[in-house]
Amino acid sequence: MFLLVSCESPINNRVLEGDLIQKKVESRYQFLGYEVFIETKWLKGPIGKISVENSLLVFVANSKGEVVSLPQDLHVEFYSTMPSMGHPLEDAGYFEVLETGLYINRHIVYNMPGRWKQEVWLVDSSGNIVSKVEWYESF
Ligand SMILES: [Cu+2]
Repeated sequence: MFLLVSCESPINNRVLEGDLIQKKVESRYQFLGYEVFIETKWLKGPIGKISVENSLLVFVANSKGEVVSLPQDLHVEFYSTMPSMGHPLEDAGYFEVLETGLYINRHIVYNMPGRWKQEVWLVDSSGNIVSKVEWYESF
C-alpha cells in the first residue's frame, strides 16, 4: 500500500463549495508512480450513518502544485473499509468533474461509525487500479 501523509493544509480551512477555484495545492498525497497529486476535503461528513450521503472533494495537482485535470486515460474512484470488522462501506459513490482539476463525490455512504480506511484509487480506462492513496479516519 502506498501512503504519503501530508500535514493539515491551510487550504482545508478556506475551501467552501461556492469558492472552489484554487490554483495551488500546498500539501497533498501523491499517486506513486505518477506525477499526479491530490488533496482531499470533506464538504459533508464523514458521518457513519446509513441514511447520510457524504461529499468528498478531490483536487488534482501536478508536481508544481498547479491544479490540473487528470491525464485523459485516468480517473479517480473512492473506496473505504472498516479494518477491525473486515467490511466495506455501503456505497462508494462516484466522482464527477466540478471544474478543471476538481472532482466531487456526493454519494459516499457508511454503514456504521468507527475507524475507516479511506482510499482514493487512480484507475485506467480498462478499470485497473494503477495507484492509490489511503488514510484513516475515525468518525
Ligand atoms: Cu463495522
